[in-house]
Amino acid sequence: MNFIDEAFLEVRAGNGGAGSVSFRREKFIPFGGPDGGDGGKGGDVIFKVNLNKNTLIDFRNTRVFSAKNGKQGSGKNMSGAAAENLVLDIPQGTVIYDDISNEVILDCCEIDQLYTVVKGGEGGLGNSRFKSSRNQAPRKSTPGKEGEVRLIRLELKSLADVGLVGMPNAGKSTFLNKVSSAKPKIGSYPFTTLRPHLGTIQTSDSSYVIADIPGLIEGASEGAGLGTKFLKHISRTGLLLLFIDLYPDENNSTVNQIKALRSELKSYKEDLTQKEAWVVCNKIDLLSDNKLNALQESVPAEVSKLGIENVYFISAATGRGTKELINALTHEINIIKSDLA
Ligand SMILES: Nc1nc2c(ncn2[C@@H]2O[C@H](COP(=O)(O)OP(=O)(O)OP(=O)(O)O)[C@@H](O)[C@H]2O)c(=O)[nH]1
Ligand SMILES: [Mg+2]
Repeated sequence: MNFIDEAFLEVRAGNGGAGSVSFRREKFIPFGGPDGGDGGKGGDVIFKVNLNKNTLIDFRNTRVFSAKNGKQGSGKNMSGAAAENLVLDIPQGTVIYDDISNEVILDCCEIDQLYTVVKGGEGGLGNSRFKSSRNQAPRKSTPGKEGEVRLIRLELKSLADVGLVGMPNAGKSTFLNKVSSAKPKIGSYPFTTLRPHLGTIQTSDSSYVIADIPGLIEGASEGAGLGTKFLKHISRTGLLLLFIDLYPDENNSTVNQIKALRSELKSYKEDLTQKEAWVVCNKIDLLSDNKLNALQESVPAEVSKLGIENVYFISAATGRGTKELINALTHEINIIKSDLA
């Protein structure tokens, strides 16, 4: 699988070049003064968001990234050249952590920004800098400063506004296929989706992003199924849609599925139950009208006891009910975004 959303790296900025010790030696100028130039600055290591990247795969095989050292200064007051910065492309939403302290160093979301993680050392001073009235011929210069070195961890946390959470087979990917141009694979077997997929909803005056992530099962926080590692991709969202399969089997009622999902969301490190969540009951095309009417009566009241007020009944396959859901989502996301602005 080539979707990589975590990487451990060592980044090394370049050392500064040494200052030079040199004296002018020209015909007819017997005692030329000092003319050793300064060393050049070492290169920084910089990260930059590239919208064409959506995984951290570039960092899977190479672990150490070093910028070049600055060049030494030389005679005739020539400064050494500064080394080029090493610029590494990352997907939007990559968070850079210090891998020792676990602190967030940078959260890389802006497109044109340069995110400098380690700075190159300054170049040393050449001997011409040390000339004074008392010392006309200094032999002193300084070495360049060492570049910074850091162990870091990159974590990709997708930038999505809405997250789809549900048991495998609930129809999350079918929904994203229906309402956006994203085309995640759909399958009648559990764990069809193995990596997050982002789909954009374009409305007349705004757009927002829905993330479809692999299905969650009971015990996911202990590693069951595909685990909970993909939850980081919905950790920035303002709203979760808890996708419920209306007819898997008798024991897996709507409320049981919601409880199981919420318990996994709660076990996740950032306790994702704090987010606003709506319930989406999917596959209504498989129900008789009577059964559907009965569920539309009973489910909202049961779900309300869990503190969730918004419940939608849809068929991701036929599209029934999806328009109302999208309209409500668009409205809600606009409110959330204007609150943030
Ligand atoms: N009848 C019916 N079938 C549906 C509906 N939505 C999804 N399905 C079917 O349910 C199965 C699972 O759909 P997916 O969209 O792959 O489900 P998922 O939630 O993405 O599953 P994972 O990726 O495994 O977590 C597929 O066979 C779909 O065709 C629906 O509204 N009605
Ligand atoms: Mg899927």
